[in-house]
Amino acid sequence: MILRITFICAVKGLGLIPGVVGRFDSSNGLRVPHIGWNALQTTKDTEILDDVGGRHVYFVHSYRVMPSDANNEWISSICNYGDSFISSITRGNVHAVQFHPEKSGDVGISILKKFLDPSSSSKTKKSAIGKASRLAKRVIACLDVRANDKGDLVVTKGDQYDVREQSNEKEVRNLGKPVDLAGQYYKDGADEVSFLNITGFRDFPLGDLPMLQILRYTSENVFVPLTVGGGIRDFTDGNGRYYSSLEVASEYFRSGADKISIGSDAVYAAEEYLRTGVKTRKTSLEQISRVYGNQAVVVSIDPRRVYVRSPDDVEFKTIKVSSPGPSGEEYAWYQCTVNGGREVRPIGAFELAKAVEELGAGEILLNCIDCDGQGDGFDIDLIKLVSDAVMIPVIASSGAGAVEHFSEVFEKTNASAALAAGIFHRKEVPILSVKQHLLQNGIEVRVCAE
Ligand code: 1PR
Repeated sequence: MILRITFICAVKGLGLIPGVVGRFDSSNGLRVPHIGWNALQTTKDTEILDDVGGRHVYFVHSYRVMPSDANNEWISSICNYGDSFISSITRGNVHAVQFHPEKSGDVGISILKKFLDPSSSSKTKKSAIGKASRLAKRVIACLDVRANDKGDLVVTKGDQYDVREQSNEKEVRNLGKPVDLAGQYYKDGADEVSFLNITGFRDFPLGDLPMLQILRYTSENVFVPLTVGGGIRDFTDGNGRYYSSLEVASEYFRSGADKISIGSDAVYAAEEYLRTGVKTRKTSLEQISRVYGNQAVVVSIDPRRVYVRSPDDVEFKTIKVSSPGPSGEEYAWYQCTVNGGREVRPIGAFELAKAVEELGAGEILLNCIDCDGQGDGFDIDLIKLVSDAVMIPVIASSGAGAVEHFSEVFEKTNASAALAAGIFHRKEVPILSVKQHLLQNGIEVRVCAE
C-alpha cells in the first residue's frame, strides 16, 4: 500500500505511528507552504527508494512530522526545510510519502514503478543514501495561450503584453502548440509548467473547452506541477446559467491542474478587503483557497512601474529606484492592472501582495508589464519589494533574456522561483543551461537524471 501522508493538527490520530505533527514555523523567515523540490536522505534500505537518496522530489505542504526516537524505526527518508522532517516511512509493504511522486518527474515515476513492481528495483547495488538539501530554486516555463485569428489555441508571447506581430496583418504571434511545448519543457527539466489563458478575462474558460483538453493531454505526459490561470471568476452565460469561480477552478483541477492562478479577480478582492477590512469569505480567492488549500492558489500580479518624485506623491508603497525615471524621478510605485494589463487600478503591487496573502493566496506570480518580453532581466526592485513583504513564495516573472538574469534574481531577492517564456519559446536559452549556470553559482536547483 502507498499513501500520501496527510496529517491534521489537534487530533489524536489512529495512534499507529508515533509522532507529533506541527505547522512549519514561519516566524524565523521560512516561507510556508513549503512548495518545491528538495533532495532526500534515505535512512533505511527500501526497494522503492533504492536510488532516490540525494535526488530532488516535489513537496507542497504546510505541516510536517519531526523524526524522534519514538518513530525512528518507521522512517525511510528525511528532508530538510527549516528543520529536519520525515519525508517517507516504510514498514513491511506499507509505504507513505510526504512528497508527491506523481509530480516528481522521472524520480517519482521510478518510485511508483518500483512500488507496483518491486522486481524492477535494482537491488544488486547498494542504495544511494544522499544528503537532504536546501529547497531548490525553481525554473518555470510559462505558456501564454490564446486563440489566434483562425480560432486555433496557440502559445503566444507579448512585448509588454502586446501579442500581435508588428506587420501590417497584426496577427497573433504563434510560437507553437501548447501540449507539444509543455511536453518539451518537461523533458528539458522545467520544474513546473504554467498555462495562462490570456483572454480568459473576456472568454469564459468553461466555454473554452480546448483549454481543458490542453490540460488533460499535458497531464498525461508531464509529471511536474501544472498551473493554469485566466478567467477564474463568477460568470453567468447567455442562457442565464450561473457558474461560480469555484466551479471554474474545480474544472481546471479535474482536468489536471495542480494550482490555479487568479489575476483580475484577486485585484478586485484585495481592493474590497483593503477598503472594508472585512474578509467576506465569498471572493474566488477565499473560496478556492478554503476548499483546495492555499497551496493550490496562485495570485498573478500584472503591475506597471509609475515613477514619482517623492514617496509623498502617492498613497502606495514606493521604492527608491536603482535607475532614475525619464525625468530623473528617484522613486516609483508599481500600479496593478486587470484584464491583461488593459486597465489600471488604484492599488500597488506591494499592497496587493500583502492583501492576497491574508485572503488565502499560497503563492504569488509577479509579472512586470514594463519588462515583459524585453530580455533585459527581471525587475529586481519590484521582486525585492514584494518578496520581502510576504511570507508566501514569490515567482519572479518577466524580462529573462540570459542565464545571468536567473542568478541575479536569486542572489538579489527572496524569489523562490523564476519564470520565463520568450527565451524558451524562441530556443535562445535552454532550461538546462539556466540550471547549469545556477549550479555553477552555488544556487541549489533540481537537475534531471542527476
Ligand atoms: O485576469 O484572472 O483572467 O488572468 C489573466 C492571466 O493572463 C494573468 O495571469 C495575466 O498575467 C495573463 N495575461 C493577460 N494578458 C497577457 C498578455 O501577455 N497580453 N500574460 C497575459 C501575461 C506574462 C507572463 C509572461 C512573462 C514572461 N504574461 O506570464 O509569460 O512576462 O515573459 P518573458 O520571459 O518573455 O519576458 P485573469
